[in-house]
Amino acid sequence: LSVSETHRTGYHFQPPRNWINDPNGPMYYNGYYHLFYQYNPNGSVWGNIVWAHSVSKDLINWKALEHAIYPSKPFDKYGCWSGSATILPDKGPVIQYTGIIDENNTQVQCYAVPEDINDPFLTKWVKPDENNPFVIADLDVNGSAFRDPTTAWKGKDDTWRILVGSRSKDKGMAYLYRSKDFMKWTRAKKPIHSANTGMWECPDFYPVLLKGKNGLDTSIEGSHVTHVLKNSLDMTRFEYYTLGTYDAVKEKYVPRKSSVDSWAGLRYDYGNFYASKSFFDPSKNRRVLWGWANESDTKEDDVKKGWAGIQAIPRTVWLDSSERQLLTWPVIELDTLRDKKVSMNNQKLEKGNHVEVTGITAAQADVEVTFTFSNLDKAEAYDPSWVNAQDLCSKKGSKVEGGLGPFGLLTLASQNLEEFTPVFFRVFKASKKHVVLLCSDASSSSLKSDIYKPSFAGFVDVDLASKKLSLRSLIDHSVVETFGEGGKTNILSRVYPVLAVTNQAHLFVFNNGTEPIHVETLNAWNMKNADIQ
Ligand code: DQQ
Repeated sequence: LSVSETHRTGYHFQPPRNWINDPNGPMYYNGYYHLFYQYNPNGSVWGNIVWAHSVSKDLINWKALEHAIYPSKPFDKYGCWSGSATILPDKGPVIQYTGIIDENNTQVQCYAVPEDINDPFLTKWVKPDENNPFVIADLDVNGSAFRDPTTAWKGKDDTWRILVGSRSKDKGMAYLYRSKDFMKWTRAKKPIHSANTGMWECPDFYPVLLKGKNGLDTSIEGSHVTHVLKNSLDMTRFEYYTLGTYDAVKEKYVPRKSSVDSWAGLRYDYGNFYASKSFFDPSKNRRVLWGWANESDTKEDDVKKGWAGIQAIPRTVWLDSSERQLLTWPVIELDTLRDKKVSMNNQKLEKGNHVEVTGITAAQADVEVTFTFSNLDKAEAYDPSWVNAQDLCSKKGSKVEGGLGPFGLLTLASQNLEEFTPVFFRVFKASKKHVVLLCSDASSSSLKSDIYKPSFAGFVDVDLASKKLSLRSLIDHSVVETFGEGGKTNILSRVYPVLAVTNQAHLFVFNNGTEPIHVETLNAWNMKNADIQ
């Protein structure tokens, strides 16, 4: 089988071939980061799911090990689906995952432990017979919508708790299970939370500090923290999170009034980013978030190229000082791949200008840019019916002239702009405030017409008093992973240009609004390949 290299990533995680999806059981243990992920050993479409396993010292360079968990027992004969790791004090890690027991995709919760806790790589995992599976669906639970156990947390009552994603009719819900000994698990009567969103896949539940960037162990509670509940919605293939209060005694999670608890809520990423999972990294006191970025070309393309799916760059996650949302930002270790640097300073962009950033490998780069403007007056009027950012971006793309914006980057662009993925801001004037839209518009990314080319977008909750807006884009052949305003609004796009590949790819800054824009500073680095074996 040949593997097509053209759109393979240089520094985003992907195995040499075949299909991958959700990140599973991420953890830091005894000096190594572990990443497990859903993997099809037999091809580049979803199926035959096992847990592939890689280890790393720095979250960027990875060494592949043998599959950690694969069908071997009656309780996971038809697949080993997503799950999480919990590190038990004095005992080491336990993985809890969803086993598929029949052809109807009936789901049970199972566990595995390292065969040899002294093996630094934790290469081999065993599934003890005692109490495995540890949970089967009660009669009132939908057994084919019952999966993806979270990392456990330990309460002040010395009891461990986990969540399992589920659905009852149209309601998404997370069931709570508790255990004193991590063996026998009992379901709490009511789910910890539910909402009218359809199935909740891959729930993630953790505390964040109200003040500061440090991450917290999943078991931390108290008045200095707020909780995050994230769910992945299989209906939309988007995920959203709320901020809220966890009542450990009532075993309830209540989102804040200001948190929108539906598909229209806050997202880590407004693009192609799904089934994410976070873990606490005690070695650097941070919480790290992994997310899967699916392909957006066709199934036939995936079969032809011999691979499908990547993991987004791991991100540090913390609460914004506004306390209204989370911020996510690429882990600092990514900077070790930065190679040759080019800069552009005080570059003025009049309406219609686009200026090339020369001297870098534009197909594999890290770009940081700050734009300034002297005036907000020309911002276009905002129509309050524009509530859906993605619809707005498809209506007002990078070529649609505006007042303040559109301005930003043209990434993965062919020389004559037959192809380009614009990443840009557009500022609107609403009755009392300004509305800032960030777009990553794949509609012009490829001459190929049969692929999914969404106009991904999100609004940016930013105070424009400083008259500045910033972007960071991680460009990697078929990925443009963008962080707006220091990680407030982020968008990962998967794109498959035909012309703008390898050394034929270019990078430009542009402005298509009447208000002149200045590139205050732009730094761009060639990115080295990560060592992903
Ligand atoms: N993928 C897994 C499930 C999960 C879904 C199966 C989310 O456990 O719900 O590969 O992408």
